[in-house]
Amino acid sequence: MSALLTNLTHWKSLESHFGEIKNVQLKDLFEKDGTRGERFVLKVSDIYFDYSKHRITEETLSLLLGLAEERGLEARRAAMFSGEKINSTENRAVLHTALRAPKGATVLVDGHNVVPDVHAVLEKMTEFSNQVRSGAWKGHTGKSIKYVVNIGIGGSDLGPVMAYEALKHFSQRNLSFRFVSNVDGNDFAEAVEGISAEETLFIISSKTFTTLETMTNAQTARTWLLEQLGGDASAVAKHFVAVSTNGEAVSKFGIDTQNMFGFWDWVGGRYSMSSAIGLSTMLAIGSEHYYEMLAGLHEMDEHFRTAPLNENIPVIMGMLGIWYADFFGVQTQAIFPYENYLKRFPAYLQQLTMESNGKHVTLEGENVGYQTGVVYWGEPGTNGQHSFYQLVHQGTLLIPCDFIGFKKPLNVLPPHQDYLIANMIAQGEALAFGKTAEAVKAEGVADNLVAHKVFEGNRPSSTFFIDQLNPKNLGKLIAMYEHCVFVQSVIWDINPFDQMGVELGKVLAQNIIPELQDTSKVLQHDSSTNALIEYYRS
Ligand code: G6Q
Repeated sequence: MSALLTNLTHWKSLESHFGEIKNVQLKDLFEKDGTRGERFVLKVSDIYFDYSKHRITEETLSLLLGLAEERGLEARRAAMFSGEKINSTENRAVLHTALRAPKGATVLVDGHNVVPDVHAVLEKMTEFSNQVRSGAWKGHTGKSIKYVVNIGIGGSDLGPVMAYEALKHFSQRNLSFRFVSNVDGNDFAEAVEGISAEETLFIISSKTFTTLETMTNAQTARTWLLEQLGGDASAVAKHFVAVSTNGEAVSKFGIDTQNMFGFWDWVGGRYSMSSAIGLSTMLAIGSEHYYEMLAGLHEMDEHFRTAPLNENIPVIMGMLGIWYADFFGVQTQAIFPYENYLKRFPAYLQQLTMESNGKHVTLEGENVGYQTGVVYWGEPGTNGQHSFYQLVHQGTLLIPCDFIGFKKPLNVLPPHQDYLIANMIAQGEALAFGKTAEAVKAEGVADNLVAHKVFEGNRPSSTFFIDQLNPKNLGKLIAMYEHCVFVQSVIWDINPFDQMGVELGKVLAQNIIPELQDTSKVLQHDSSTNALIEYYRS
């Protein structure tokens, strides 16, 4: 049983240190130390990580890293990589890192090396995607595939959508990709609007193959396809493939298990985008690019696994999050990619971070008694600057921001890139250093407006400057956040790999479905729930 976080020596030191730091201004830290902006930086392969604009000193950092050590981060990290069953509530190993391990590597789960299994699936995915991309894979009527529709939700959707959008530049443009997740029929209806079943491939992505949304959409897709293709059930084999761990349910649905791409219970949903759940990604960008993405993921895994804590990007990111959440009482973390292709990245991170660290009990089931996961949110810059950045600059909340930018644009259209990056750099500068009343007055602003134009500053941010958005660097970025989540979970002593908080609502919905369908059923909920059901029935 691990010690209570708040009893640890470093926690106590951080508490008293916080008293010294809380009113310190970034402006003063930078004035006192001319090299701060060069020292609080890590450069790891293509990633330049500037964390100088955080409300920390060298002492803060050393206390935070001391806390990580005292908490046993290194041992927990080793336990994860070596396949120990660290997902204790579900008694499972946690090995998304094995999904990107190179071919000759060994990762044992219950004494069995899973790496050859991983590569066997990758080879099957490669063969299939080559066939579809080249046009060799024919549909029921002999036509090649033009439209790929991924049906999945949560971890079986958010990663694939994010990766497809992020890597669109590398995608094969004569294939069109759509993603259906919501049980709302509008999602399916719009995804198949104007496309012909003859040229459509559905990927049913579901780890369990029991999820209400995905199974409902898959059945609707089956009906839609068969209606268009004259009702011959043998058409399903040419137009449906499955990604799942549940072979039995897949064949029950009518998909030949030959057309199934498997994965394993040691891959959590939100950590599954580098498993066969990435099939749509491989179809879009091709296997070579896909392998590059895996190489990027692996490179960051290795960095996290081997770099000393003070040179370890996910460790520093994670510990900064602890500093703000547990000492400053910060409740949100903004993600601002200055890269339009990353428009779904914040949504992807929301699941990764919030489903993982949104926990209120420790591994032993005790109430934590301190703050855990914060709300992640964001939008690409510069769009956000014209909307919610107002609150980030002048509101009353403290919101640490992650700026993510790329040096080389994928589409070279001067002067766009310079304008984009100038804005990203300027935002971090404005947040940190603000603008004083004196500076506002010196511009001749009327006295009654001065207060409105003051920027307090002292608002923290990280800047991740990466060479270019490509499959490899996307892989690094994803693994970087995955491991940051893990670091925080270790400090908080919570399980980031289960998601029991999503269950209750699902169960209650199952009770309500028959009550909506059969109006004679007597309602026995609370008065609000009863009234809502009655209103729908009427
Ligand atoms: C992720 C969650 C959840 C899951 C979906 C879809 O970590 O477990 O988002 O991915 O509920 O589940 P299936 O893949 O089993 O349909």
